[in-house]
Amino acid sequence: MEEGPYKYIRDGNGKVSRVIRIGTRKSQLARIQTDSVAAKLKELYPDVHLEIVGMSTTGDKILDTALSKIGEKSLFTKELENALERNEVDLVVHSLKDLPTTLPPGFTIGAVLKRENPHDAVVLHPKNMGKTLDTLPQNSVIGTSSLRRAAQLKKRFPHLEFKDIRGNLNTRLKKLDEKEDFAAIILAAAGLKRMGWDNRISQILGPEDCMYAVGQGALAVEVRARDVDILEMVSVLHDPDTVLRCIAERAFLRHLEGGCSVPVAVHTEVKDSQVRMLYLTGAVYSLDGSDSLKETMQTSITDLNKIPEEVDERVQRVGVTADKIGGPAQDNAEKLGIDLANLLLSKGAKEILTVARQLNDAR
Ligand code: DPM
Repeated sequence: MEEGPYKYIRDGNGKVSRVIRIGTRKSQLARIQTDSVAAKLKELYPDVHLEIVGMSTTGDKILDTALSKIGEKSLFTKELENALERNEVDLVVHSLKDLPTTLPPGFTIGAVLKRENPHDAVVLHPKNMGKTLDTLPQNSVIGTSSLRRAAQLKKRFPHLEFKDIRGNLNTRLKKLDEKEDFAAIILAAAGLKRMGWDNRISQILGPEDCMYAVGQGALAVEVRARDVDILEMVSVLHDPDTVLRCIAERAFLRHLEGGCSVPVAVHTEVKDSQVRMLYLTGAVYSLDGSDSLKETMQTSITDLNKIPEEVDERVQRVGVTADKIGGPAQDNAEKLGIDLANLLLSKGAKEILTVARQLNDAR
């Protein structure tokens, strides 16, 4: 058959077409997420041949260490990117919150899908049914390895204790239910929903209790930046509001030099008034939440209908390829993230994050 890096298939009528290979981690959640993107592509392009390729990543192999202690930013993405680079797969589906805010050269986010509920959720030990974080007994132990969750919840619910819990979602739920170590655990509502475990959600945490992580609840499709065919194919999966919210959130974290292992949280909203506005609230915390900075800014994301001048330059800077979404709106969203980061930096965010990082490394 054809020469070259891609894989082809010949059907019964002798027609040759390219096989689109989708890389995924092997955890059940990753498979469910990848299958959902594959199903959408199949619906949009009934003639394409899709193949799903499962891979283990460093993050899946190191199960006993808290994420925030491993320190490698591209924990869950590196092996998948290597496969992309070698043309072994053509696209990779990630939880956006696990994707570093700067991708290595040669890769881009070709689609950000409509966001699920971005909030965190409380999953109770069965014996605590009916309780909330407020009404759990003094010194109840809550499982989370997220510095972001622990920092906010320690401050808000001082009667609770927080301990690390690691492993994929299945492992964590087992650790919760089958032992007496934890009164409850905190997980992203989106992951629970995708696993079909909505019935275990006893409380959704609003922004006053716990703001979410950058990109939480959104799926991203990572592709080779120069693969125009695949980029065109996946671009229809973009959800405009989600893209703009996540561009702002990721610019905020990138500019703070946050990474996935620092207590940084966000909240974004798109509101329609005379003009369409994007609101971004961002915060940084000390490990115990006693010290924090939180601010909100907004920008217009009404498409100003300017001709996008330098598409290539934007793709580089923003890290997302979204040709069909207004260029000026993307620029404003990115600037919003940077402006908010600068505001927090001017108030001492760098110092708070540096201390948090040092204390966490010393744990
Ligand atoms: C990142 C964090 C966690 C994941 C840190 C954070 C949670 C780690 C933990 C960057 N990635 O949120 O502050 O609880 O110990 C992860 C989950 C999902 C994507 C699981 C979860 C599913 C939800 C989604 C792990 N990554 O957060 O409960 O698609 O956003």
